Amino acid sequence: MITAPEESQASTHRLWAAVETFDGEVADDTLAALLWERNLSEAIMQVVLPFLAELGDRWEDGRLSVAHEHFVSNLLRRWLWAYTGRPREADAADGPVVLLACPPGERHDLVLLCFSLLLGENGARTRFLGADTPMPAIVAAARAANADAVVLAATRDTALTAEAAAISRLAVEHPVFVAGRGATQGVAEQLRAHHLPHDPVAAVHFLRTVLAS
Ligand code: B12
Repeated sequence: MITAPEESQASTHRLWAAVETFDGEVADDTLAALLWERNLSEAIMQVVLPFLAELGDRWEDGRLSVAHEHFVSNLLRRWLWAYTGRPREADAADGPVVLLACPPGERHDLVLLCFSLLLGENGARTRFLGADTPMPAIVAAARAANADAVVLAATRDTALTAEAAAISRLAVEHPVFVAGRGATQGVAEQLRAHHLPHDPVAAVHFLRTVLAS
């Protein structure tokens, strides 16, 4: 008898084979099979993030090209956006408004998108601006949306520290949370921001707890 983990392993194997040959149809079908019976949090934690991490490993050791990386990123992005069309939780109407963006020059926004979806499922009203967003645009959007919190994610700490003055000013008006490889406790303190845990599920609880206090 084939067990669920064995099936999942076989699907993951098939998915990587499809990625290697840019076979979009098989990649889409296999991803659908992997995500089908999982709720959003399971899909992100058990499929999407491990897949991205594996992509990173394969890219770093030269097994995959930039073209493969773009192919995978776009494949995942399509699937993640599909989740945004799902019905919201009943309490979302008065949930906190959370604006999410990557600072200028930062293009790694896929984990931020995952986090945004998880927050949405936990009753927040999310406003996702995505990659490479100019600071004046973030400030103006946070004001216009009357954001209860702003989340900034970056891979390099310099993407955040280069904007220290603007982010610290923003933090006076709206609580700011920083996340990603570029965010440390030290960087957060410099920016008058909160440091989110790396684990997106833990980060959702952290943010909701800070906003509730
Ligand atoms: C996919 C990818 C891209 C895609 C991004 C797609 C997208 N829209 O997100 C594209 C093609 C755009 C890209 C571009 C570049 N990339 Co790139 N990229 C990657 C790759 C392969 C995967 C990133 C990823 O999602 N990882 C998976 C996640 C799960 O892991 P993680 O990033 O460590 O995040 C963890 C936590 O930090 C946390 N987290 C991360 N973000 C957030 C956000 C929130 C809200 C929360 C709560 C948590 C959280 O969650 C994760 C799980 O613990 C990594 C390699 C790798 N090993 O990660 C390189 C990597 C991040 N890229 C790198 C580089 C250098 C670049 C480029 C400069 C390459 C180039 N020469 O053009 C450009 C520049 C981009 C820019 N200006 O920002 C370096 C960064 C090194 C550094 N710190 O300076 C890496 C590490 C590769 C390497 N070893 O060289 N990249």
